[in-house]
Amino acid sequence: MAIDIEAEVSKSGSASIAQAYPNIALIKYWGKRDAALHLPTTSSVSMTLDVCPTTTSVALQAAGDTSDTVLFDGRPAPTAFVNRVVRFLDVVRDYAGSRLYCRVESTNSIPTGAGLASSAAGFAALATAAVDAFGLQMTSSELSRLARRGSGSAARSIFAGFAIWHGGDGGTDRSSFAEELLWRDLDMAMVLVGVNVGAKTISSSEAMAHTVATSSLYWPWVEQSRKDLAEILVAGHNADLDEVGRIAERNALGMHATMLGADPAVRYMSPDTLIVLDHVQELRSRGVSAYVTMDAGPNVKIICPSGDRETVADSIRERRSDWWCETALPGPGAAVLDPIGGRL
Ligand code: 2P0
Repeated sequence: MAIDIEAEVSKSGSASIAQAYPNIALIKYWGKRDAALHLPTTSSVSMTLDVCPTTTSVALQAAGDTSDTVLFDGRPAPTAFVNRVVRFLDVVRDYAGSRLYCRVESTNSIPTGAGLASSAAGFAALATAAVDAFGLQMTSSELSRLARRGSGSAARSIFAGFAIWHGGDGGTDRSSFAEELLWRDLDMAMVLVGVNVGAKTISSSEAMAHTVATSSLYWPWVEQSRKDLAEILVAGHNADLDEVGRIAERNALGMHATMLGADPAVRYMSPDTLIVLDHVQELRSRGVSAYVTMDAGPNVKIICPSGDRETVADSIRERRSDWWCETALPGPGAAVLDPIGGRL
């Protein structure tokens, strides 16, 4: 459902509206060294998509109001979602030195909770709108650090195209934020394949905590991920799509291996996931530069050259017309929208 931006502004008087896009990690964020601050164990790299944005409005309420109001797709949001948004708004109020409550309305055009990065776009849009509503001045690094407090991966959706989220070091969050990677010559698209877009059974936050606590494969993956990061930075800079795809695929499969090694195992992959993995191998054997990455869900994102994206997507649609399939290119960073929907 789209927000009626003009109605939203006239209703609230001072609503700030922002839009952000999901990002898909090429080097994954999996495991935290500080759960409350969303400080990751490793640095990660992603591509922000040009499809499925989240649009969020934040309006400051009159002094005297006693709580935040949170609407999701036009309806009161579920309690767990409201609590997460309120916790995040408390962080923003601390920054702003304000005690004003907010009216937040968010609309998502990506299936929520299906491992398609809805929380990244959601908290990047919320952070951008809230900072504008409270009149805060922030650099994009500061905004990224703030968005991270809502959801770790949101730090990356502040930026257009490709981004690196520096995990940072130490117990404070000063050094943990994302920045843009200038991989301008890398010709890359993603084909998003939703084999099951229902909500997942275990959240990524829970699954990563359980993996860190119980999987003997976790720390070897962390070590490998550091090497993957160093290699992908070179490959991306050199615009070497095959190398980027190969590294991203092994990093994602390694992450899923850490989950399979947990006790009890976490398995997001379904039989349909494996059908897509086989399909991509077939494409590769026919000379298409196609690679997979997967997140906390059964769905698959296929990395390929932009010129092949429709052919790859059609091959998936021919295989299974009941799967959700969409193509994406590198997309824009989070931005405040003006009242008629333009990006400021
Ligand atoms: C990623 N994921 O790098 C990884 C790969 C899922 C698998 O970032 O707990 O929703 O809010 O910081 O950001 C999903 O984690 O977790 C995620 P929290 P988030 O994209």
